[in-house]
Amino acid sequence: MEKMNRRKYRNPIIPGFYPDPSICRVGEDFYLVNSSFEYFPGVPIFHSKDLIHWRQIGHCLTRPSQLPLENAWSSGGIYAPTIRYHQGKFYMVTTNVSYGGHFYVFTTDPAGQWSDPIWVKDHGKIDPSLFFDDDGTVYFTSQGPNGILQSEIEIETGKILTEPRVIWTGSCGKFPEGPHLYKFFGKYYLMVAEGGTEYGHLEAIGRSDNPWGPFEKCPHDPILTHRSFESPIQATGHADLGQDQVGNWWLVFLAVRPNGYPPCYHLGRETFLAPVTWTEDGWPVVGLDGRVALEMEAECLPEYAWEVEPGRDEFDRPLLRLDWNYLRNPEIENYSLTERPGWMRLRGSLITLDQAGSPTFIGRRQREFSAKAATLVDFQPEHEGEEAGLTVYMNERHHYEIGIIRSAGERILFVRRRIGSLQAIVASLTAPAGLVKLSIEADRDWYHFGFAAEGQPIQVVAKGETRYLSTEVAGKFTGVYLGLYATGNRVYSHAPADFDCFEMAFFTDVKENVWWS
Ligand code: 6LW
Repeated sequence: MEKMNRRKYRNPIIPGFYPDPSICRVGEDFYLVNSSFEYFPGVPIFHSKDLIHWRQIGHCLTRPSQLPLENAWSSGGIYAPTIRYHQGKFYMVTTNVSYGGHFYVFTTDPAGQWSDPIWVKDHGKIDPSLFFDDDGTVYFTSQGPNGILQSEIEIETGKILTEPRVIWTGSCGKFPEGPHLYKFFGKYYLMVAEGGTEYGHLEAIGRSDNPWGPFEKCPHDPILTHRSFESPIQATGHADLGQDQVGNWWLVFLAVRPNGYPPCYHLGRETFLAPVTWTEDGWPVVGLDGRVALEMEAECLPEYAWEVEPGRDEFDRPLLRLDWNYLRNPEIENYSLTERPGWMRLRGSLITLDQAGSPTFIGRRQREFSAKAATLVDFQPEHEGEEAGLTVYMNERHHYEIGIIRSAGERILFVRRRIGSLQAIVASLTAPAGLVKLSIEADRDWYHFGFAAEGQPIQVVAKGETRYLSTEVAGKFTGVYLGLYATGNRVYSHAPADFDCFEMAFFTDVKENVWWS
């Protein structure tokens, strides 16, 4: 057995919009997946050896045939996934709520390509999970209109073998969802999220001698919740439970970090970690009696940190880094890293950021409140309305831009803010000739927009509230991205927008929460 060490770690373990975590272990390796909604590629997959340091190794859904998102409304597309490992194969099961419903993909190499989807028909709405029992039975559990549903499934074909049966109708909150069935200590445990993914969110558990129940409720349910509890971490729930190779137990779950009053969160739902102990009569105790902090102390596996990728992307590789996403299924001919080596070339299409389509856009998640993003753009728009720039993007109805546009024959530098049905240009001036640096600086409350001619200091020209891009204002399940875009504004665009680099830096601040000490 490895020697353990008690140490502090920081929550969230995966900051930024990484919701609905699910985890599995293979020997000394942990793999974790998250939901991804309208973004492409879908279902990011992370790898860790100590549960604290995670590095993204790929995506489970990388091909349009696995991930048709044409019809995906914002916060539609891919909902909560589950990852499981069984007899040499990884399985990732999820739901495309905008096309086709439940499906799973499998692979022997989680960092490589995953199979085409195996569709599972007529089984509730969302949040599918798989459980491989010792006797070879495979259970498919999901969220249905009247509670948690379960069936046996034929894993080779996705065929449902038994009529879906309601096995849990809730313990202490609305919307029982995110179910996982496990077998621990010879008993079946059914763990579910309840309360909705908002401030009443919680995690509950029951157990039975039978995989179909009835499940005896844990006497101290909910095993995790921050509802009505003063903490910078809220909405804890939607969890997955597992044991490490030296015998300690852990829970991964989602939570949010709201800001201000009334509280609003714009970074999305993030992935957190809590140690788990068991009572003598076999019930799990999560974190500190069902609560967690931004700084936690636990018996951890030996530290295993990965080399951190630089925040600055020079665009000097022929493929995009894994932390970039497109919106829906990209028109890939509008993106090139090779036409002008060392630059990201974007070509605007008819689609704008105001449409729930696939505008020419690449974005990276904003992962901390304090952030800086900057780019150097070479853009000479030829046609009226052609524009390109830097965006803070929540969805098509809530986003802010600093960019360059051709307007009334002139090359204009502008800042635009779109908040619901309101849209305003809040800065407009003649753009400097040549290359232009565009920048966004974020603190908890504001985004500050600036520009500079090459070699000159940044001049801040406008600002916008973080609050109006939050889930409470903009809805629903995603978080803010910082990204690059180009658009012809409903006309065909011809001039390429060339971006020399994209720089993003985050500043972490945990001083406001050490309530456990
Ligand atoms: C997910 C559901 C939930 O499918 O939100 O927090 C939904 N839980 O379980 C979308 O992430």
